Amino acid sequence: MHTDYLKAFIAKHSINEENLATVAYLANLDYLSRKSPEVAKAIIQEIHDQRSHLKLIASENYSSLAVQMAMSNLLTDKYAEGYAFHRFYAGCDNIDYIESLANEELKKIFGAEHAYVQPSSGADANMVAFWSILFKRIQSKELEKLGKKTPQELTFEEHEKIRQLMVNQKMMGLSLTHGGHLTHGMLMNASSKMFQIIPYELNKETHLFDYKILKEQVQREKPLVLLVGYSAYSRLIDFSILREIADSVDATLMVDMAHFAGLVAGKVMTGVYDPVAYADIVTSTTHKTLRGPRGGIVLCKKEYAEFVDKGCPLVLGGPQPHCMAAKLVAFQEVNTKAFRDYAAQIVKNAQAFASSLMAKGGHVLTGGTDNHLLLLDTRSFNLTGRQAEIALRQAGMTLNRNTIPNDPNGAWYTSAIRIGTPAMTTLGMKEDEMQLISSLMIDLLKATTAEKNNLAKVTIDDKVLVRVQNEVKHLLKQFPLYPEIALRS
Ligand code: DSN
Repeated sequence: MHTDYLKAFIAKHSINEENLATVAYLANLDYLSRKSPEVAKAIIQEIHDQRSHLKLIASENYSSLAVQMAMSNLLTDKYAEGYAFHRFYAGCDNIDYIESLANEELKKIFGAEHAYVQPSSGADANMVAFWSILFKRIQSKELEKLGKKTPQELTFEEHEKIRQLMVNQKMMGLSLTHGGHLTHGMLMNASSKMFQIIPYELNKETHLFDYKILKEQVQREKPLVLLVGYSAYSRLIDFSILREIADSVDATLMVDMAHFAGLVAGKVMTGVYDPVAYADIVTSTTHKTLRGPRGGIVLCKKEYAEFVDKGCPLVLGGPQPHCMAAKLVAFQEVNTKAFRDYAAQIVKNAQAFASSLMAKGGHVLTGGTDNHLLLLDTRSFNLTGRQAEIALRQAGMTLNRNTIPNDPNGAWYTSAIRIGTPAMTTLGMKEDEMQLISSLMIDLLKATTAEKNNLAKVTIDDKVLVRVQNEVKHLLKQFPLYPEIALRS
């Protein structure tokens, strides 16, 4: 079946620079379909699925074909434990080359003192950061006191004493239900077992960062780590204030910028809103606003570099050289004016979306957004977040439900939906399209009725549903995903 796609394409087009990516992508699928029809079929279905639904998930994006192609090759076969030019295996010359270029490109993008590109996810990157902080601030000091260089020189008793000290440190992170991330100390995550977790919250009335209350709490608790970052917060954060707060108790300031890294890279968040300038250690994913492959990174000040570079053996296993290659491709794409324009448009789109929802009576938390996401309270439609998520997916819009601070419906059903603009912006959509989509969203939610006694079921007025489905289809036709990949001859 796929062979026909490729054959038809080759017959129809002369193969040149312009359609090289198409041929490469289709040839890849074609070959794969002969080796594993199941996998090829799932990939093709995923392309169809993503083409037929509007992607409004704030943490997703569309990576370039070049990024995707950089991952599908023999680099995956190589073991490269260690870090660039310091390996535990022979034959890593090409991996050294890729990893060191990726580090350099990343340092250039963010003006960072040191970069590390091995983590496979944001959660991995956070683990590297947590243990680097503990090794630097606790273990290395205790070793020094004992006049020893490495933990291998410790007696069992000495080691146990230091370990107890390390797992008794305090970390403060934004509570999950207030928009934080589960790796920031949620009780079902390992981070809450490694540290004594002191969650902090947003202001009860405004749902904004409350620096005054945070400062009081930090000065009372004196944590080793003050962690800042979010999965569902739509406003700017002044990192200069957080630096002062952290300094007042000698805490390490760690920022997880997974959600907004692309906005920092794209120079939308600059000055006091740029975490890299203020934090000791910064982590991120590479696949959200940064628009690269799935993965994680760590940036840090020089003092943390030797600990971060030991991500393996600290917590990681062998790195994924094919993913590091794809990260390098993405970083090269980010370091361009086109990406800076893209980042600025993401925010303009989110603001247009929020204003339009509010103009039609929607309740957007905090009254708008400064970044790539916004939270719409679904209670004014008499729906839980889960019901709104289900209804919108039926209409062709993919997004996720989200809690509001102190959510009365809990974390499973929730009271809001989270809307993000990075993926729609990648497709080329602008403010006009945001207005159209937000209108369709409001129409659809108004036409949705919650089922009695079931927080996850809805009925939707047929006429409205069909109209919204058709409008979404029409819009997606004008902004096709990967137009280079022709799956129809
Ligand atoms: N799962 C991501 C998000 O959706 O925000 C965070 O890891």
